[in-house]
Amino acid sequence: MSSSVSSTDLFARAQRLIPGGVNSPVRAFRSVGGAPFFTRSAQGATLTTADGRELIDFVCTWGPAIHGHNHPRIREAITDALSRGTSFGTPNPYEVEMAELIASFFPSIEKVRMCSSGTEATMSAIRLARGFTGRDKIIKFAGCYHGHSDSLLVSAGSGALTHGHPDSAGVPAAFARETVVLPFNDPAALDAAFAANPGQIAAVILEPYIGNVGFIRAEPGYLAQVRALTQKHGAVLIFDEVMTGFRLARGGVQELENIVPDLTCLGKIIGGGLPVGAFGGRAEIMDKLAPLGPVYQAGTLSGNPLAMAAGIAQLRLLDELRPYARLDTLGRQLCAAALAAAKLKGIALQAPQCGSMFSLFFTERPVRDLPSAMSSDSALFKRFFHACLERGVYLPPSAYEAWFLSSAHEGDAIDRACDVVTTAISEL
Ligand code: HOZ
Repeated sequence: MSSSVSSTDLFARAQRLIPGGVNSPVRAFRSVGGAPFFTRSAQGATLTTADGRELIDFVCTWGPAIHGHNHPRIREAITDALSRGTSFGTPNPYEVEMAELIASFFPSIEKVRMCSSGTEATMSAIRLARGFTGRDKIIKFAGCYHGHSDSLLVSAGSGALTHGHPDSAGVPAAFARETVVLPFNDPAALDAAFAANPGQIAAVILEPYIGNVGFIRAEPGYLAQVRALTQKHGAVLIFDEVMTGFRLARGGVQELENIVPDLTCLGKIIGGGLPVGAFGGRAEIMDKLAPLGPVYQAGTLSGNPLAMAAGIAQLRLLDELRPYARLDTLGRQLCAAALAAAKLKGIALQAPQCGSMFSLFFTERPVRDLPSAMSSDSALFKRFFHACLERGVYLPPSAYEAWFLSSAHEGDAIDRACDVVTTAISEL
């Protein structure tokens, strides 16, 4: 791979053959303007661009890099697995170790199935819930993004919202009709939806803390009410912890909030930077999956040995380093710096944060759902984004994405980022 080609040249070539020049829309800079940079390498908290710039990275490959980029222990694990082969198409020992590890991090998971992405995990969990209950309808929440399968691309967040297509073209109306969309943090709306669809709701799926309209926490007691209502109406409760699992706590938001969902979807961190997803939960439900039961789900690369080895190394590191309190301190530090700068400048700013995830919303309204997130001033965000990027700090190129921290941000990187964020806000 040539190291002397500029981002501008690469983007021109990419646009000729790759729609929009990117392989996932969230990487495009369309909502903030300008062209995306191309990354040549990544180490710790730093990305090195094709143009030789070094950027402090607050995207962390959209979540997985909790120990920073290119951690030596994860690299070693992949190298060791590589020496044995890249894919077997048979069961392999890593899968068993991974299943045992996942169950030890998430007590709600009695059985687990590996797949290759978060999208596969949520899509499969929905099918499983439908097969288990014999019902068709599902409930999701406005702004929650659960990957790009048909039933779930309705009022979706992330790139679908950023690029103005929260209800994607190409989703048959008949499919969308089976998805009931409700406001987040509103238990009365959920109660009413169950009353309006008696005996018809197979599952309620949510990001228990949303990471795809920016970062939004559930209000105190909300998740317990969701749990109680799903139990009362016999619907499967699915927590999409693809982003929050292993990141906000060892056992995700369900550990922080002491809630036991029926199924949990995982991804990102669990693959150590390689493509992995997983879904798991109550054995009674999971045993409906083929080959034991009638719900079909499969994948050539599911449980891939390289991905399993990387994920196992990453999870073992989490248990050794226990970084959660330190990550929370970093998150608080950055949000406090931003809030102080905004106050001084007289700019309204909200900074919801939990551990290593947070967002900066330029709005006076406390952010608790999609409408309040969308009240953020996107023109101001755009200027803020570029002011940070010019000074060497890369944050998600959308007002509707969460920032991610890693333990590699500790020390110099977080101090420099606080200075940059402070300066950028002061110059808005
Ligand atoms: N869940 C990721 C951020 N919202 C999306 C990553 C992607 O779509 O590429």
